[in-house]
Amino acid sequence: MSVIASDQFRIVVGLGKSGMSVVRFLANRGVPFAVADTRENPPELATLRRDYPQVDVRCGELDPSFLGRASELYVSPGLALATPALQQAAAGGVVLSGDIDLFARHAKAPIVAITGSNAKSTVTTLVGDMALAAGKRVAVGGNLGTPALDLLADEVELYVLELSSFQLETTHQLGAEVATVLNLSEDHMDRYSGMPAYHLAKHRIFRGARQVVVNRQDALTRPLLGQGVPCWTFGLNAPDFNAFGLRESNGQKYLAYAFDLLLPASDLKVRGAHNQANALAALALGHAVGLPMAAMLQALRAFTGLPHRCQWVRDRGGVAWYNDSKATNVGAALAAIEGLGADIHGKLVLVAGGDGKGADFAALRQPVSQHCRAVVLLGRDAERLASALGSDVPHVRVASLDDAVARCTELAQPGDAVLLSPACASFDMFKNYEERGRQFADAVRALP
Ligand code: UMA
Ligand code: ADP
Repeated sequence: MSVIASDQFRIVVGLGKSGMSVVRFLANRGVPFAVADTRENPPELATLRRDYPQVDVRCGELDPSFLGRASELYVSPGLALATPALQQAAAGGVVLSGDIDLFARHAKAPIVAITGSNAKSTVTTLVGDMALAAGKRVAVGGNLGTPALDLLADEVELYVLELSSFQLETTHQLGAEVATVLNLSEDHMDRYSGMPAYHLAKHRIFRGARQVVVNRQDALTRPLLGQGVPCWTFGLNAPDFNAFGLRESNGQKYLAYAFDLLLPASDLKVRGAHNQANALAALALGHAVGLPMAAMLQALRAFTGLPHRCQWVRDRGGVAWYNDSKATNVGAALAAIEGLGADIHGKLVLVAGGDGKGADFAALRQPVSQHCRAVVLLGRDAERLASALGSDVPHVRVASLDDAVARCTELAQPGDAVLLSPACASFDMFKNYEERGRQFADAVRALP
């Protein structure tokens, strides 16, 4: 495993959470480096000035001649590699790398690497819980929670990493013990030229992987495998050998491994078929790294889901209210509408809209027509959503989440569910998806 050379100069580009983790890593190893960020006041500037006052920091427009002095740039996942100053540096021979690349070069324990358009955080958390239940010293993070480099420690026995396509773009060789792309549907189309470029970025997770996990119902998750790389699959259909899936027995649905029934699906506390798929994916990943089945099933039974992912908020007058603010793309909203829509007696009143990141909303039309009584739209792309959804279901336009909640109380009938599942990012109106989810839940709880 290569060790970082301390005689060369590096630049950390982007001083957010991940940039700051790279700063700590380099400083602890005595590697000379500087920092650059296009923002005048990046989030970690005060921390950097306090903890590392000697480090040269350049804020504002990136200076290509400054970047060109480095042997390697550690670029934040928040910055597109297509940024002209970065491209100019690369053309001059500077290596564009990132925090995950550095992590991979230094991690000594096996890595479970998880990406996908949706379900990354849920599956990452589940695998972490499974490893804990198995008594492993496990470190969980990446795109979720703690930046990967801050997890590095000699005593760790297993790393479980959620990785975004942005992080993977700068990752040259991950070398995971097991890697997966859970599912692939359009996201971040404001940063990629199209699905092929997004697919390519996601599939970098398989570089150097010793085993892979594939979603057998999503062909776009299947890597080009070298000979002899063990491949485990998951899916909602019946599983064959080396596969996890659903089987029916005595009228009951079970999570199953090949021909063995593991757990009644009704024992899961999280709702919807998409969460059954997530449980199966986590089982496949845990199995690949040798976690005992009993511990994995114990973790699955205990899991109550993450906040802002189809999270139940309240029942009021026979209507259930759910916060799925984390549905920041079409695929996530689809899963929630279909999963919850099939689970309730009545219909859904959907609250959607925000910054669509250039996505095509057409795939929502059919499930919305099938499962929704009405749609309440807000945010920058409300108009685009309205025209994509067509006129089968009535739309209402609102200016705020408070208005949305008020309109939903009028539209929903007993037996219905109100679902905030925006299919859009939140940045046009909120700090992030958490703030959007909190505002929604607060407004719902405040209803008389
Ligand atoms: N930015 C600039 N100039 C810069 C650097 C950043 O304008 O020089 C802006 C960009 O708009 C960018 C934003 O700042 O999008 C955030 O960049 P950052 O470097 O401050 O980000 P970090 O705090 O390091 O957070 C990043 C991930 N953010 C992104 O990929 C946008 C976090 O994922 C991740 O948790 C963190 O590293 C630790 O690994 C967040 C995220 O939204 C949760 N991820 C996307 C997603 O899940 O869909 C991919
Ligand atoms: P990510 O970290 O990839 O954003 P999360 O676990 O945070 O994934 O879930 C994000 C959104 O995706 C939530 O709105 C959730 O309801 C939805 N979701 C969860 N599992 C799936 C799945 N298997 N397929 C599609 N959408 C899903």
